[in-house]
Amino acid sequence: MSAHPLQPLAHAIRFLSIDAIVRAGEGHQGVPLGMADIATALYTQHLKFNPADPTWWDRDRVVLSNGHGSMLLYALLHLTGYAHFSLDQIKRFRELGSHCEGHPERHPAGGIEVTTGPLGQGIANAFGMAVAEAYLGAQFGPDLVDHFTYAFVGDGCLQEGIGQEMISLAGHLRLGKLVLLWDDNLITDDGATSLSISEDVAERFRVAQWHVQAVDGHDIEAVSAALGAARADERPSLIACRTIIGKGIPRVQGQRGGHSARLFEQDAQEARTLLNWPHEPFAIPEDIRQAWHAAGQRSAGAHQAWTARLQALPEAQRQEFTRVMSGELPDNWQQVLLQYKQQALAAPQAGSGILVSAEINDLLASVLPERMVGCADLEAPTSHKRSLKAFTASDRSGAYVHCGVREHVMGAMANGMAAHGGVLPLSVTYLVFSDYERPAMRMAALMGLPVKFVFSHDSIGIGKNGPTHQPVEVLASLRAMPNMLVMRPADAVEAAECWALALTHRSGPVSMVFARQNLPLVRHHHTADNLCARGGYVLQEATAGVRQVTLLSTGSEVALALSARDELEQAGIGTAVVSMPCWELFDAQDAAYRQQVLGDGVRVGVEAARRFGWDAYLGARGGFVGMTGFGASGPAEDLYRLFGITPQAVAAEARRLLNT
Ligand SMILES: Cc1ncc(C[n+]2csc(CCOP(=O)(O)OP(=O)(O)O)c2C)c(N)n1
Repeated sequence: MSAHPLQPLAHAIRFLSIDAIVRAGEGHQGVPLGMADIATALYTQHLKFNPADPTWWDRDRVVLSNGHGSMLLYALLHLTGYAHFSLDQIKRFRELGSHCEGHPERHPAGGIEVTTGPLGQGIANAFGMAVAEAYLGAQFGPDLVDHFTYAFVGDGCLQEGIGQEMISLAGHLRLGKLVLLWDDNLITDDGATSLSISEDVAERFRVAQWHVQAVDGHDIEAVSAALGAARADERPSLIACRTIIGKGIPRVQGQRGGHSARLFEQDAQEARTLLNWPHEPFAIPEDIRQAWHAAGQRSAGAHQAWTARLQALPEAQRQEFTRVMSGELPDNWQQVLLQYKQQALAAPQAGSGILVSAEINDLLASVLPERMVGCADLEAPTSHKRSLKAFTASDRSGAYVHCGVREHVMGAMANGMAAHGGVLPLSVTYLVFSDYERPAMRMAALMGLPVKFVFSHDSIGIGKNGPTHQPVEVLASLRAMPNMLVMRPADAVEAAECWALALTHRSGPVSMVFARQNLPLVRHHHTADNLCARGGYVLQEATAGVRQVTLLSTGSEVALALSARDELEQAGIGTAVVSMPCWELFDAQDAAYRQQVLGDGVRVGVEAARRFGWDAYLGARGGFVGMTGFGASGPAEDLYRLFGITPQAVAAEARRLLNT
């Protein structure tokens, strides 16, 4: 047993964790017991943080990517003085309402940077934070932005594909202020890592241009020295810390059961004997408490100096930094979108859906310097770079990250940027490839992060690339995700309105779904009001008498619904067209509004996608014109005809319903 003076501090983490897990009757002891010494080295000798100001903008960021080891984080936050993590909360680990949830849940004011649990997400979030730090540092200078991002990481995170995507891209971008502390304990849930992996994991980092060190993870001095070297190196750093899983509990340490086998009172007692910790459950001796408290104060001077530097800035600079970091939009952004809307109507053109978004994105470039765009190797077809420079290893002022063909890390990077603050991230790819970033999208929704997931190529309308590239079920699946707004604008006017809504939406992510093909204008009169704000609205009311039919549609199919309406109206059947660019916003309207929009007559949904979800709006006499299975390879017009998504088919469906 090392006699390092900080050893008792590490043991305090161990016993808070053991006692909380025994009390809860479950939990994962492997990480807090195995990484206690590593965490002690980081928090007492390197970390820049201030428990009295948890959201200090220039704090170092810490991510527990192996989130199952949540007690490590709770113990650290409690011991260093984060008020949110009182001893009482620790005693209620895993109980409903406790701040100490099974896995850490994002709560920056409490000290938790991101929600972790799905392995691999956390290190990719950390990568995004490091990108945000580098970008903001280039803009505002090191006096205001100069911090590290540390991530605790287990074997699981590194086995996940997203882990490799992150290693590759972070190495390429040479993110020198990203430091990973790997709990290299050779054990996962199933047992020895040799069951499922045989490559040299650290070597993967080396070939991706990382700085790699290997240390004894129970040697606090060695870990601290490695942290020092990691911080000094210009490359991102991996510290492979060889540890014993569940260290301190004789029955399970170093074993498969070290990961999360149920612990009993007797295990706790045996650990007390082995580690010479003769204290009652949850009792921390005063000297150790004091030492941890002092660690919590270690950056008080740095915090004060930073605050003074911020105060000393010229007013305009201070205001801009404060604006950006607190996520407020500048005064003039709305004007840009309003003008765009007016121009679209003044010179009507049928522009490609995604290129309309690209144009809007470009117009905002100078107005919103905090906006960063990540794109997964689809710059040409999505065109969201234009006047933006690339963010590279040698130029941190670029706002466009070429993510390569790595959608998953792109999404999680965007989450990390949003969680960091000061950056407004967009993540751009084809709609069908949202499946490759979905786990990150779910985390954005769960965390309530304001990420804009921008998608192109949203239906069979893409044509000849065939069914692999033609989403049919994706809209429904994204709409099924809680706290995700899904927007599918019908033309350039709606696109501008949806952009405006997306920019102001702060409580969660937005999926902005655009067609590749040209979208003729469906709106012909300028309104300063944002009609999309209510999610669905009557685009064309019935004029051939009372409304008998309501055609409900989104995106590229709204124009088609309008044609169907013409046909029905000419036949004397009063028909309205409702555009529904965002179901979630429509659902939030009062019942009277929804009823007025949906109408009393028969309703037909029109969308080049599956019906799943539509019945909520279609009522008992509802019909639907869309896709029932996968698409096919061929020109878009042929596909719309083949699958019966035509104005004639819509009109026929309305007639059929009227006659039944
Ligand atoms: C994406 C994902 N897959 C599976 C799990 C379930 N799971 C939680 S911990 C774990 C084992 C991870 O092993 P390691 O990272 O080595 O953690 P340690 O055993 O060191 O605690 C697994 C499979 C998960 N949380 N996330």
